[in-house]
Amino acid sequence: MSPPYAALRTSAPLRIEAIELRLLRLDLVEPFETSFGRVRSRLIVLVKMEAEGLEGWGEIVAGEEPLYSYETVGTAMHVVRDYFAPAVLEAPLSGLSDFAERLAPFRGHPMARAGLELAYVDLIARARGESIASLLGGVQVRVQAGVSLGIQAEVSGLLERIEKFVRLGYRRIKLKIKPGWDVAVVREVRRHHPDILLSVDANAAYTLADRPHLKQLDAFALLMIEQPLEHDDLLDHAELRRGLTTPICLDESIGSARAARQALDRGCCDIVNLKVGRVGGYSQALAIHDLCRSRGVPVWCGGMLESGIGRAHNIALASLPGFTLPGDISASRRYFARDIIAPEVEVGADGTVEVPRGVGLGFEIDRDYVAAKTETVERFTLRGKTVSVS
Ligand code: NPQ
Ligand code: MG
Repeated sequence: MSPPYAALRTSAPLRIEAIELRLLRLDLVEPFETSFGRVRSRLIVLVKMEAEGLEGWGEIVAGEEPLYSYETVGTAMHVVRDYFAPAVLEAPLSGLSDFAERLAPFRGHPMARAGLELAYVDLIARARGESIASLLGGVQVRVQAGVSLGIQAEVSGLLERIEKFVRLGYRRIKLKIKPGWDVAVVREVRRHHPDILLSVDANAAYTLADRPHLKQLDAFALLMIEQPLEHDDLLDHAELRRGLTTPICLDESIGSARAARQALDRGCCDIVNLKVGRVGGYSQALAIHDLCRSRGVPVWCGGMLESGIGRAHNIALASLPGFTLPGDISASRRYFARDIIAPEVEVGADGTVEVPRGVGLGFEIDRDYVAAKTETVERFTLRGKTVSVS
């Protein structure tokens, strides 16, 4: 790991004494529809890591079904329970690079891996008495908010929602698109809002054969088109990019720092959506951030409909200097009637979110609400596993 991240260590090696996986279901304020499907609630996986009287918290952002990625809540529980947790508990850890190396023998499962890294970095921050943002080398005291708007039954419903979020100050509106909900919708949105920062996200709904169709989006001065082609593709994106003037942003296709380097070397994208969960945690996210910054490639912080704990980590990450575009960082109430942190994340009238300066995540965890919503807890220690179901 590069020298600026030397702070991501503890003064002495730390033995992780326990890891807890907690499942809780939070209803969304309204359904969220993308090209891969519709969700009404989120099954949240919280990770708690304990050492020397301290706790660190993280979140595993996998969905319930293998749609956005192959990972699910079930696969993540399995790999943490049977492989990752035993490896983390086995011997003391000196810092994030040591942590990443401990899990390096295991292939894949970035979201499960990331949930553990997030909890570990929160633990380091608390052990050092610092905020996660400052530990990471964050420089921005407020980060730019944006909102991702799902596919609607009617264009009128989309226009109402855009109106609302523009009025709330959000700095960028992103529309989910799919075949049948794309060019005509964007045209109508632009007719009402000629000057807003507007982008679209296809979640891999098209193929190269759709190039002539996607080319029509060039008429609408979009900030970017996100992940038009398949989730595991880089090269067709390079091909598509040569035929469009709209900048291409990759999300699903950037699964690691290596994929990011190859994407930039091959001209596959103009912009990177960085999600700590998708890339396997802070170790990869920091490397991707540094790479993009050194190449002058804009980065923004993506979102996975996280609870406050994942949201707080996103805000900390987005405080790094390379995050130059508004992200999918929204207020807690954009997704949930009540969040599990206090204070909840709010978007100011200027369309920014404050980066907390408190120790660790910088938010209190609403333990009563977490307890009320908890469905199951699995606790892992060196001695074995305890399960409780409520
Ligand atoms: C994206 N997020 O940028 C994702 C996609 C996404 C805010 O647009 C359950 C699990 C629901 C994963 C909804 C936003 C999800 C999900 C959306 C991922 O592509
Ligand atoms: Mg996306």
